[in-house]
Amino acid sequence: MFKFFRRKTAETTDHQRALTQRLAASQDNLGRNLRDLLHQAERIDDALLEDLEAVMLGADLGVTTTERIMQALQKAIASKLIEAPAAILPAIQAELFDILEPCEYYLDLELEQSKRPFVILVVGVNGAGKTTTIGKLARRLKDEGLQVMLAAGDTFRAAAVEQLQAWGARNAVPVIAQQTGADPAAVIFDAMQSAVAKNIDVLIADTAGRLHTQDNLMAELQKVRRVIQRQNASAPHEVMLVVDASTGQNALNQARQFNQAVELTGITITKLDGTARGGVLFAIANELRIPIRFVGVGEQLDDLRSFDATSFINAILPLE
Ligand SMILES: Nc1nc2c(ncn2[C@@H]2O[C@H](COP(=O)(O)OP(=O)(O)OP(=O)(O)O)[C@@H](O)[C@H]2O)c(=O)[nH]1
Ligand SMILES: [Mg+2]
Repeated sequence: MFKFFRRKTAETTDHQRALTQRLAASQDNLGRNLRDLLHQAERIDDALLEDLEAVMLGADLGVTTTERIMQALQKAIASKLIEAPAAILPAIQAELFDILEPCEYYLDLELEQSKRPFVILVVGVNGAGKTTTIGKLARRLKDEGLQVMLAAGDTFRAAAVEQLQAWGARNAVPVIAQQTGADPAAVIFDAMQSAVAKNIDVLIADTAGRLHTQDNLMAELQKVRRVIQRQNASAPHEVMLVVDASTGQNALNQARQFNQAVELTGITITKLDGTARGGVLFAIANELRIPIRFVGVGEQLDDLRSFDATSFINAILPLE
């Protein structure tokens, strides 16, 4: 058995620093807003607690997660574990860590014979960053010495096939494609057969962007999933939702609906370089507990990080 992304594999601290700087540069930073509020506060009172709640809601943590944190704070205040405003920030940070840490599972590519090719089905709304993430992921896997193949399952959007082929060419990995308008399930079926014939380790299937509210398109995705499963009962081995961090609270709805339709096993959050609105990840983790795999921090090939709860929280909510 070969495990590719081990749990808790340390990424370089340079990467973490870059993420921190990028998030800190943003104006709508949860950490900065909380710190400003707490620095000005002389004592803990109802007004301060209400303001804290508003900041967390404004940072896309969502009602349920915000309530969870507020309850933890109120309990700590009542029992005098927290007595001054300065003690609130570390308490929030600890609670956020408790929410996120259970979702810190790196993608395990268990390349047993029964799971070859390891099939990754990538789903999400339009423009979330699916195809780009696939390009970056193909590079990472290839750098690990794995044989990678891509399937151009987005047969809907004009130029989507060419876009994936460009990523394939950049990484020198084969791309299985048909013409625009073809049945995506048929493309992925072909790709699975080809991957078996060519002894491919990992097959990554792109899909067209779709709104989680479009029932017919969600049904199409379910069909893709069934066709993959018919080829190999253990596949797909990963159904990865890609969400754009700047989407805010809507990303929680996306995660709920895609999860209901195709049983997500992983989430990648993109565009964290352009925004500090990663707060919705806490809402998703708190409610759905789906493993968070990667963080996208740019448009280039190496702008994909394994998700690490500690560095994510330190980036969003640094203690000083
Ligand atoms: N800054 C930044 N841009 C990103 C990131 N990931 C993707 N993008 C950009 O977002 C845009 C959309 O990315 P795609 O990968 O085409 O998104 P998609 O989900 O495949 O889109 P559809 O196929 O149209 O549904 C492109 O301009 C990407 O370069 C990221 O992590 N950071
Ligand atoms: Mg795409």
